[in-house]
Amino acid sequence: MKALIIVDVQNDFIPGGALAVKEGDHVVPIINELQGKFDFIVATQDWHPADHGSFAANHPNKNVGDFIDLNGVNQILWPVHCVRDTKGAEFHPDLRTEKWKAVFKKGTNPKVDSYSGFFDNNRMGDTGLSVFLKQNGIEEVYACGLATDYCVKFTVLDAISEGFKTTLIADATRAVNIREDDYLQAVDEMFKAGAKVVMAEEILYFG
Ligand code: VGL
Ligand code: ZN
Repeated sequence: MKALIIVDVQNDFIPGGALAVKEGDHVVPIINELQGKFDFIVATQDWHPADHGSFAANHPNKNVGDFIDLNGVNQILWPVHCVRDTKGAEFHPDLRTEKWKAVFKKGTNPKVDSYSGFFDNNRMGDTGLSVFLKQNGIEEVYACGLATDYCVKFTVLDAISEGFKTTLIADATRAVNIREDDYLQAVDEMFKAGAKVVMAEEILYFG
């Protein structure tokens, strides 16, 4: 059976939010349509404590975009975003959630960031997503959401390494694009790791 994984479609990643992704809101109607094609849907939610180590504001004399060593992992520093129980951490208000089987929160440990919906960046913490999917007979996953070059990419790479047949729905994602070609680099990296890359219409019309 196949599952749709909706990654981090949260207010802070939408234009106007704290870590706005250009056109981040454009994925919402596409993902809502895609949900009609799946019986098994899960979502991930970036869910940081206010003292999270990935926030530049929590490191004196550091700025957004600087790199630090965060407990042995090279970490880029972000603006304060997706602080748990805040408006910015909520899902986009237009995103349909009725069919979701579960939501997997990540980034809850202040000492390590977590881009993937499966594991923390140091691979120690596990959200339980892999076991949940396997226990429900899921063998194939389709990934969409925000952002292509961070949380979608690492979710896709971990899905592949967990043995799922993995498809990226490329136009149902948008990238942070710190460098202008980060979107294409990320798609290339996922493809080379073994992901199938499709456009939403292939699923909507032929899926
Ligand atoms: C994300 C940066 C920091 C993402 C989350 O959802 O792609 N990016 N936290
Ligand atoms: Zn985050």
